[in-house]
Amino acid sequence: MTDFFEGIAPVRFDPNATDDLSFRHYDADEMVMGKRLEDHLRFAVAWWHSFAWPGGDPFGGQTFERPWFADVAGDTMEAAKMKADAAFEMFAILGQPYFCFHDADIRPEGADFAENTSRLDEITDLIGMRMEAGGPKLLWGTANLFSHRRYMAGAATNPDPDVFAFAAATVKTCIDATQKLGGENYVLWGGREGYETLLNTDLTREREQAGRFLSMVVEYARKIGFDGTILIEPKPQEPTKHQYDYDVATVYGFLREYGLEGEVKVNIEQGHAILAGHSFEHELALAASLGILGSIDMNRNDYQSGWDTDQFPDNVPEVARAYYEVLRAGGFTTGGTNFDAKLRRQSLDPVDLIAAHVGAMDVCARGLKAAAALLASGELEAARDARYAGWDGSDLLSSDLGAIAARVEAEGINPAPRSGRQERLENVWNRYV
Ligand code: XLS
Ligand code: NI
Ligand code: NI
Repeated sequence: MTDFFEGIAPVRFDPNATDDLSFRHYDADEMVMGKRLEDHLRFAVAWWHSFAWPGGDPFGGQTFERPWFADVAGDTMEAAKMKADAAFEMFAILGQPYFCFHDADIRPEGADFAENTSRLDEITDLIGMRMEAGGPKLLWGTANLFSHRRYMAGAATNPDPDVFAFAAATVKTCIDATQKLGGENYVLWGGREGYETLLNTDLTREREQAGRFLSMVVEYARKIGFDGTILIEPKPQEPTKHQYDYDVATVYGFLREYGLEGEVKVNIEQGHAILAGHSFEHELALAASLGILGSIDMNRNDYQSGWDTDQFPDNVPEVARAYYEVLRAGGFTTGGTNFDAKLRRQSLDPVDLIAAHVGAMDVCARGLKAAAALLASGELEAARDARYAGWDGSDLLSSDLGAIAARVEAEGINPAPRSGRQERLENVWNRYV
């Protein structure tokens, strides 16, 4: 037990509340399209931003003071355990059903691989006990293959095979830990799988290394009977100048090249979609259409800064667009809504952490409910169907150019343009959101 969140009561649903520590829209048990809201949204708290991030930016270091941080408690297992206690105390206040972690978030870095592994085992035993005592479940685990200096030139795509080996061994231990805790997904975000300069980079080799690495991950997960979903999280750049898993389309091409399109799905992050020059809903719609929509990292970027600012979502219409695509694709299966979001560095107080999640959960609940109402009304879908109705029963796609030309001439086909009705559909959208 810690006293970090002392005095903060469990968050309750109260539609009339005026404080910022109550849910006014997120009622976990509310039925939406035949399913509890909690089971639609499947919220997860991210260990790294909430408990490990010190509040730094490129111009200044730590602003947060946490009793488990190294400057107070040392980079020790005792500190890691205190951090885990505080995490489960926050989970009890929020009542969200899931959490996510990287190995490096939950244990201090050891002297070598063996010590990293034994520390991971010890801390995941403790986390497992806390989960059994009524804590949330694990949405996904992952390996941090980007912070330590050994990974400065990449992990799977490193020019040094020893780094590839260290990364592969580490991922093995993280899949083991995820399976041990009943994790429903395993995520790979290749933060440094990219390059700083083409002047020293062999793209062909690096792509082959990444392809073999991912194949090994899939082979190992299946071998040990891990039945969760393996997810790649696309991002176009940052920290590297160029990241290979640029966006959903690029990841899909990569999966096809290595025959993994039936094995691996994507974890799509709002901020990464924007960095790639897309919208969140574009990435979601494309992934759904390709059959690889897995999970989402919910956050938002500042539209002026051009960075992955990882802010908590605060924009209901924006979030509604995303959930419309998720619902249209049939909703999450093993995936969920992970708040890959961090406080602003001036938000120093423990209560800021709670309020950030409460507000974000409410924004997502409003967005999902609006999207569900619109989807249930069928208004957009009817318009979409009507737009393509001419294709019903058409055999055009199994024809050929010669036959088509003969037919166009014989039947005097002379198409008349029709309105795309965009503004009218935007009006429909705005009646629901
Ligand atoms: C960073 C990523 C990271 C992944 C997990 O930009 O979003 O937080 O979600 O490694
Ligand atoms: Ni991110
Ligand atoms: Ni992320």
